[in-house]
Formats: sequence, structure tokens, C-alpha cells
Amino acid sequence: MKIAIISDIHGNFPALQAVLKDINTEGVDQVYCLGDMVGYYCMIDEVIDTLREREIPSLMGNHDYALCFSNGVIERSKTCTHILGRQLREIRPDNREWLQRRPAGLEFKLAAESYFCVHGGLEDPVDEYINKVDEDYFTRHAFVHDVLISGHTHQLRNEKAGKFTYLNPGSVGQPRDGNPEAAYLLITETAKWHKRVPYEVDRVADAMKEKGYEPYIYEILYRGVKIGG
Ligand SMILES: [Mn+2]
Repeated sequence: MKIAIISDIHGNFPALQAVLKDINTEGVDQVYCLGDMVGYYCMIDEVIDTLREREIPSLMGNHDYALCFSNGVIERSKTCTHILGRQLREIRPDNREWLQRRPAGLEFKLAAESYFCVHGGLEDPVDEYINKVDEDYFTRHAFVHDVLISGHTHQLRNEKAGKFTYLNPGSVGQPRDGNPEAAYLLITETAKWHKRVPYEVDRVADAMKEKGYEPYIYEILYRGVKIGG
């Protein structure tokens, strides 16, 4: 049994395509997506169509939530709000409906371990940034599983916290660790590891350029850093 975890695609369809191609060659049995299908990059319908076609269970991220329930507003970011405002007008109605039905969490078992997945964290499943975890974090939230997997920070993580394990697959669509290759996570009965996959950044950059988005939003994809970084 091999499971792939993807997250934070953010409308970057070429990155998703490359990752799914790699997942095919890995012979993966099940793929899960931890949310943030929308935001940042403009190929949101292509991304959502693909997740729907492949019936990939996908969670609600904070960008997905903002688009569906807060009129596209993310208070802490003018850039994100500007982009989501456009995406709110551009998303296909059936995809928007699919997006707003995304659950906040999912769980699965693999070998003897029980896994729980959210976009954010145990405090706030949609919009919590997990930076530091220790055993107390898990016990404080009466965590009943062995492994927690979350996205949102776009930072690759694989660490022990007492008897618990914390994993973050990193981001498919907007890596922020100085490596522009798309990131995802693989899990088997015996191992948990990240993979990086190169993709055609030009394709998403050209699509953004054509739609008149400002270069600072997509030029960072060539360097694998945060907007403004
Ligand atoms: Mn997020």
C-alpha cells in the first residue's frame, strides 16, 4: 500500500500535472489533497476538474474557504484578496459548488498507524500555521491518532513529537524553500518521504501574464520562494 499526499496546489495546473504523473510512476494506491486548490495562480478550473475526475479526496483550505464564504477576502493579504476576487468571478459554478462542500478533515489507517489530515492544524483546521509541534500540542488537543498531516505553511516537515508524528507535504503549486520543484509526500507501511518534481513553470507564468497579473505573483515560482521573498 502506497499513499501520496498533495497540498497547496493554488491553481498551478502544470505543477499538479507533473506531480500526478510522478505519482503514477510510483504506483500509488490512494492520493489525498489537503486543500488550497485556489488562490495565487489562475488555472483553478483545470486543477479542480482533475481532482474531481480522479476522485481525489480533497480538504478545505483557507483560500478555498475565503473564496466560498468570505467573498474572497483574506484580511492579512491584499495580494491574496485581489487574486481571489478575480477567481470568484472566474471559477465555473459547478467547481465552486464542489469547493464549498470540502470537508475540514479526513483520516485513514496504514499498517498499525492511524493518520489525521487537515489543511491547518488541530486548533483551527482551515487556517492555523503549525510551526513548532511537541507532544504537548497533541495531548492538549486530545489527539487520538498517531500521525498528523497538515499543509498551509508550504514547509516540508517530517518529525517526531514524543509518541506522535507530524508531517507536512510542502506545496505542489508554490514551494517556498528555495527549491522551485513541486513537493509532495509518499507514505508506505515502512517509510514516509518527500519527493520533488520539476514542472514547466513557463506554462503557468505565461497563463498569468496573459491574464494581466503582475509579475511579482508568478516570478517567484522560478526561485521557489514566498511572494515578497
Ligand atoms: Mn493555506
